[in-house]
Amino acid sequence: MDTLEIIKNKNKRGIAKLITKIENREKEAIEIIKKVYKYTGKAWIIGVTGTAGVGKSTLVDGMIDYFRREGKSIGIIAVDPTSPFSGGAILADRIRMQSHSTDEEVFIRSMATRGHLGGLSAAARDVVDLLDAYGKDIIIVETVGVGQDEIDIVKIAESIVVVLMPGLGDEIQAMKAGLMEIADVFTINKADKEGAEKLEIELEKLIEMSHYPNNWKPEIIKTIATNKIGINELCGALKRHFEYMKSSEKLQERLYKAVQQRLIDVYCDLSIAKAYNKLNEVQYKNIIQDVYERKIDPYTVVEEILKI
Ligand SMILES: Nc1nc2c(ncn2[C@@H]2O[C@H](COP(=O)(O)OP(=O)(O)O)[C@@H](O)[C@H]2O)c(=O)[nH]1
Ligand SMILES: [Mg+2]
Repeated sequence: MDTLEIIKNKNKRGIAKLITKIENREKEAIEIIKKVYKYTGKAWIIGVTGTAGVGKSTLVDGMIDYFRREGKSIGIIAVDPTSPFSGGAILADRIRMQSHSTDEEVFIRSMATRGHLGGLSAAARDVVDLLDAYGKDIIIVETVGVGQDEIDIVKIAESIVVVLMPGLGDEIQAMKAGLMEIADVFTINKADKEGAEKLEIELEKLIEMSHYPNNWKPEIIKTIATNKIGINELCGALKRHFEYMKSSEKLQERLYKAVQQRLIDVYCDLSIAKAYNKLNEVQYKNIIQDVYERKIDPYTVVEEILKI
């Protein structure tokens, strides 16, 4: 069936199939985005990130409740850059959000690492586009894992929640891999556990010391996701952030930068795909060998490949 028909007919199964194509980075994925792109840009995209087990999925489940009460339709993408298959974390996400599985206005999808043509962040961004065109008011991207992958993925979002919990270690967990700077809202989840206040004080100090380019100081919200405590406050903080971004034109700036980055990424992905199509495995290995032996430099090689 045609992509736009699937969207028009609110065909959930059709959407799921399109997402699989995007996730597998099939050639058709590009055609899907070409069709839907002009219908995107309406959804509010929220990123939720933090170490595995801090309670992201449980929090997201609470956020779904909150936004459903406001009558919003919601898409959830749970991304796991650390898992090559639909592993344990993803199964857990499903279970955590099961209460919404029969709600027609909630679409939940898990994604793990798959093959080529751009990484997982490109795939996640394309899926966000699809769900945006599909008419979701809010799209929440939950991501596990550490490092650059996680940051690239969550940067798709317009509002970013970094989730922490007490007792993960002495050093503040948010410091790792630039998570500190990308947070718009911090959540200290598992506030029922010992150490939540201490973590809050440390975090406050760190926020004071950090530079936030949007002149927005992230709020810290304490939650107990399993008891739905603090969810209203968390969603309230997110809304305040989003309103601020809209009213100060910072949102435009962020989105403009995101487009810039996306163009670079797509350019790289398509160039790589083109190179793969042109070279066979043996040629590719020979090139690596030649560069390794200093017979040729990397720039000349790539210039040659781009010329073919
Ligand atoms: N004590 C406590 N446990 C929680 C809380 N929130 C989540 N959990 C538990 O922490 C575990 C991991 O939660 P999950 O939402 O899957 O974390 P994720 O990996 O970050 O998505 C589950 O067993 C949850 O029931 C909380 O506020 N307090
Ligand atoms: Mg999870």
